[in-house]
Formats: sequence, C-alpha cells, structure tokens
Amino acid sequence: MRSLFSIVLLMVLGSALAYKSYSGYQVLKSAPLTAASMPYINRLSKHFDFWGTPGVGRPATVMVSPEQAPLVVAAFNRMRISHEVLIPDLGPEVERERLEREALEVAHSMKPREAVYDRYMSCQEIHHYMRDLSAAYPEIATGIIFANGTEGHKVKGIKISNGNVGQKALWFDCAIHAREWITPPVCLRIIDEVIADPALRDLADWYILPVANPDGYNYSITTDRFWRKTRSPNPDPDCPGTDPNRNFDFLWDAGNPTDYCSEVYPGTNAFSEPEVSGIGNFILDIADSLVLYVAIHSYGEQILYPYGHTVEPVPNVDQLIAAGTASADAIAAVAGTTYTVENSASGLYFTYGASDDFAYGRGAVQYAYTYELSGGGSAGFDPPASLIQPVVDEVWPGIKALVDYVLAN
Ligand code: 0X9
Ligand code: ZN
Repeated sequence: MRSLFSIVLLMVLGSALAYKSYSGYQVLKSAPLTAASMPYINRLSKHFDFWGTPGVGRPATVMVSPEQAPLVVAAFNRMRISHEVLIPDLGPEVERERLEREALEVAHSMKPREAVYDRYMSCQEIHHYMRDLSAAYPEIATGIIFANGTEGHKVKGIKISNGNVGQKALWFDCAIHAREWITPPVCLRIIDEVIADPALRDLADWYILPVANPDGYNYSITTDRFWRKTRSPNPDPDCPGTDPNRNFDFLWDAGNPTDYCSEVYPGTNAFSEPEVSGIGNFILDIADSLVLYVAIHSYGEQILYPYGHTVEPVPNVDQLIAAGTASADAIAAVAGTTYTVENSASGLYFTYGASDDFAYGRGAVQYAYTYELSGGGSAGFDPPASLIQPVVDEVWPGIKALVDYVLAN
C-alpha cells in the first residue's frame, strides 16, 4: 500500500516537475501605442514575447521572465511608453489552469467520432477523431498527412468533399502557434458542420488542418503552456524551435540569424520546418482551385488580410475588406463581439514569411486571412474551457459568411 502511495506521489511530482514554471513571470501592458513607437516595438518584439499583434492605437502586452522585466521596463521608459503590470505573477494561474485541464480530461471521456467543446482536446484525440470520421464516412472524408514534425507528431488534416469534379477549394488551419489552444475547436466545428451538411460540400471542397504545429501543441500541453514555435533543434540547445508563421517561402527574412531564442525566430531558411514545407507545398499543389485561405490564430479579435510587410494596399483590397466585413458582421450578430478588419501591417507591426501572405503572394489565392480569435483567461492565450463553446458558436457563422461571400464573388 505504502509503495503504491509512493508511486502515485512520484508520478504527481514528476508531472509537476516536468512542467515549466511561470513563477515570477509578469505580463506588462503598455498604453496605446503611437506610430512613433512602432519601430522600437518591432525591434523589441524580436527579443521579448509580445502577445497578440501590437499596433498603433492598441496597447502592447508582453510576457517577461524575472530577468527580462527590468530590461523591458527600462526600454518602455526610454521610449516614454507608459505601462502597467497586468499580471504580477503568472505562476499560480498557469498551475491552476493545468490542474483544471487535467481534472476535466479525467472527468470527460470522449466518445468516438465526437469533438468536445467543453475542454481542450489533445493532439492525439483530435487525430483519432479525424481517423474515425474518415473511417465512418470514407466517401466524403479523407485524412491527409502533410508532414511529420521533427519530434514525430503527424501534421494531419482532412479533406471533406462530395467528389464533384472541378470544384473550388477552401483551406483552414489552426494552432500553427502551439499555445493558441482556442483555435483547434474552431477547425473542429468547421469539420462538424461540413460533415453534417451536404450543401456545404456542394459549395466547395474543404481542407481543414486542426493542429498545424502538433509537436509544439503537444509540448504546450505536456511541458510549457506558452510554447509558440515548432520543436526543431537549434544550435543553442536552450532555445529550440522556429516560428512557423515566419518560415513560409514568401519574402522570408533571416533577421538576425542567431536569434534562436526569439519567439519569432524564422528558421535557417524558408521552409526549414517540415510542418511548414508540408503545408506550403500542399497549398501550392491545390492553388489552382483554392479560392480562400484562412489561418486561425489567437488573440486580438481581428480579421487580418495581406500583406504583413507593407501597408500598401493589395490589388483586391476592396474585396478582401468586403468579405472580411461580412464575416465580422456575422460574428457580431451572435453575441456582439466586435472583430476589426485590418491589413496585417496596418498597426505598423511588420512581418515576413507568414502563411497568409504566402497563400496570397505565392499561391495567388485571392482571399487570404488570419483570424485572431478572442483572448481570455489570466493572460489572453488561456481562455478557460468554458469559453470554447461561445467562441466557436460566434466564429462559425463568421466563417460561413466569409465562404458565402468569397464563392459568390
Ligand atoms: O504574428 C503572427 O504570426 C500572427 N499573430 S500572433 O499573435 N497569433 O502570433 C499574425 C499574423 C498575421 N499575418 C501576417 N502578419 N502576415
Ligand atoms: Zn498565432
């Protein structure tokens, strides 16, 4: 009996020890940024973990370790950006959320062929769900493996189609940034809707990738709640991983090539990440039929359209805005949540090698977007499980309105 107790104790301690502690980490929030401060913020964002998309007129939110805090505070002071401590210590909150998630996982066992929206599913559960769907509905649902992550998790999505010849195609991916847990449920809801409704499948072929960065997503569950990047090794063993959303082969920018610890480290070269080259090459393969590309991220309540490196309007900017606005209106109609429709760089926060710009600029996909869903929880990236359902319920009508607009124009 005593040895059983010791084993259980060791397991509990072991899992707690394996988990990255955020004790002493703070989240700082600035006053709304001015255009003059944006070059500094762009530079700082290469070294510190800014959350959401900083921009003119919006506050910046940055997570800092105890060592980083004085550096960021000094930088803000130098730039005369006033700021406050939003969260004085992330540690207890992250720990509480981990225990809550584990308790929910034990309490709710998933039924086969059913996505759940009252807790965050693991990557394996999501993959099993898609496997069961393609087994149950082989004539409409086909699993697709786009790549294997360097830690071996499969980048697995699903094509849902009535098999009509010559149809247009639509693409949705979620969780290319590991910690953005609120996003896979939106992809799962799209899958559920399209499986259930033959009319949606007559509109187009649907490609949906619920976990685009499965190595990272898994790591964010098992070890480090705020992990963002892939898990590929770097020369600095303390700082593995590449930002997959800076690694696409369109206007890829090396930045400072030894900034391995940066949350936006773009990799050694475009498509260095197997996840990214797998997804990117597949998009090019279906580009002739692809009319809509949507990357789902969190957080910010924004519908962003290309490009991320310039505020120069793209040729079909009016259509991009019109379709995005139709989507935002449909989202607002559900519970009043206001999504803004913006050029990715309009906040003067410049990015290179992102997936939406790749689909638009390299794949010539006419409608390409990044959705930044609602934040929540202590810090923004960690909405409680009770927010999954309301977010999914408002975003699906927005996706449907976007699809209707795109296919009609
Ligand atoms: O910076 C990103 O990759 C996205 N924001 S996030 O906070 N989820 O990391 C925004 C990407 C928007 N698209 C482009 N900048 N092209
Ligand atoms: Zn993201």
